[in-house]
Amino acid sequence: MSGRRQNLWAALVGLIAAAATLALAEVAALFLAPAASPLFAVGSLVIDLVPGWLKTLVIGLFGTDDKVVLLVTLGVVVALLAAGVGILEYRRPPFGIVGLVLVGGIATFAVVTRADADAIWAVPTVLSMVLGVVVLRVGVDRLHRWVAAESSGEVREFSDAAVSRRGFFVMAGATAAASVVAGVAARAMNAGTTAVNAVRSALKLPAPATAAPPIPVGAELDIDGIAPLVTSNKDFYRIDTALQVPSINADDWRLRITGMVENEIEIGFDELLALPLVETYVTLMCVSNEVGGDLTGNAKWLGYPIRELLARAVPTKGADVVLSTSQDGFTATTPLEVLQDAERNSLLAVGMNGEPLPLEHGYPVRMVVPGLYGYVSATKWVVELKVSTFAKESAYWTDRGWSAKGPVKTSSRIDVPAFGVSLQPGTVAIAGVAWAQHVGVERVEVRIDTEPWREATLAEAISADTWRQWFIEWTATSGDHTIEVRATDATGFTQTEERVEVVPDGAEGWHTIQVRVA
Ligand SMILES: Nc1nc2c(c(=O)[nH]1)N[C@H]1C(S)=C(S)[C@@H](COP(=O)(O)O)O[C@H]1N2
Ligand SMILES: [Mo]
Repeated sequence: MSGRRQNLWAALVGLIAAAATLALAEVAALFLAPAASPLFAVGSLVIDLVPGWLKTLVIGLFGTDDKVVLLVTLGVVVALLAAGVGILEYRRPPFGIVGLVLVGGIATFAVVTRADADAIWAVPTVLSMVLGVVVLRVGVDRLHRWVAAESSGEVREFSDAAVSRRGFFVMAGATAAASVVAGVAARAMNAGTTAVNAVRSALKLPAPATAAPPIPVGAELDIDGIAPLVTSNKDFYRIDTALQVPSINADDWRLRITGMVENEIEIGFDELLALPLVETYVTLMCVSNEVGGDLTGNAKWLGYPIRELLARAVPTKGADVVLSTSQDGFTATTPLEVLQDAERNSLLAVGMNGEPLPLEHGYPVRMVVPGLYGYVSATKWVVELKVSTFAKESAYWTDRGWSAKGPVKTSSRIDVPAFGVSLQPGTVAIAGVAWAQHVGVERVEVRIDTEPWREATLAEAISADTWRQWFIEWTATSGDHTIEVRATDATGFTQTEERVEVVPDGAEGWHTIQVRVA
């Protein structure tokens, strides 16, 4: 057999050893915790380690598909490493085993450093690594036997070579098949959301003590292609660092209020639901939203005002921040005064558009704070609020170069005409949304080419905490045109032209589109 073909078979042995390793790890993680799965732990570690600029780039390029990109990349890297390990073990034993143990060591490190990880979480990875070594050794031995038998004689039925070749294939095939079946099944069960989803579907949220006022007539424009006034749960953007959506049993959920408070408080899900809940529309914004981007959505939230819980806890003098922590270890620092503001419904939310929170939007409980970007306020799967000081605390994104405070910047976006749509001369609608959260949008203006700015018609606002739709009618003429938009908020501030990148505290600049009229 040629050296190259031997390498190919050795690489296959490496791949099968990796498959067996990952499969057993998934099965073992089933019995411990989904987050003990090494593949996902390494993915989470990568998410925590990649520098901010790279993350911004990936989100910029792939949007909310960033996690798929990460998993595919990780898969390719694992496959390449596995092939290398196979060839090494075949050519230069025991360096294949050394390589496998090194990779396993990194995976073990990743697992035990996850938020709320237990040392015992290392067990699936270590155990599966042992299996991986065995598969690697047995596979490589069989390959050697086959190669040796073949070089010493012809391959005939029942010859040594044929028998040892069959031995190699039976071992490789059986291990590969078992790994795929066990791995896929365990992963499906590990995703673990089935049981939690069933509880969630059965959950009946109480009626709000204070319902959201009905949406004003004329708040939603009837224009094709404009973002709906209320974003459906399934279309709501999702941004988080969780490679696996935390699946929390609502019965086990508890929130603790700790730190600089006179009374520490702990509250469970049923207790929370028994409190007088408030319903309110709030538009949520991601600080990574580019000018014209779609990392924003508007929903009707149901929850309990955080200021009421804080009033019970009684923050002590000098406290100026609340550090919120999610079950999976994400943190955010929110100014205490914003959460205590009686004029602003900062919620511990349990409902989104009339349903319990979807799992990926924070089930069972998340924070929603009008006027602040999500990274400093909207903690999903929240389990602790620690009252403290900005001087003492930093949080997930502020540790990565983002600003400590993140008030939402006044912005506007053109939704219609959509990119690439062919336009005819005549009357054309230009429309979109604008927001100046917790302040309110006062005016939206549109400019075509170098003409003077024209004032757009604003739809009614639900409140200052939500975005507002706008439109103008334009008599389009043949040719290429540039359309720009800018908003002015209730403080009199008008968006400025200069482009500012999203890092460290949100993008700035006028959304500008090019259109061609036939
Ligand atoms: N636990 C947790 N909560 C989180 C995040 C996260 O990574 N983990 N990301 C925050 C960011 S950056 C934003 S913009 C919002 C997005 O909320 P959504 O996914 O429901 O739209 O959630 C916030 N809450
Ligand atoms: Mo965000």
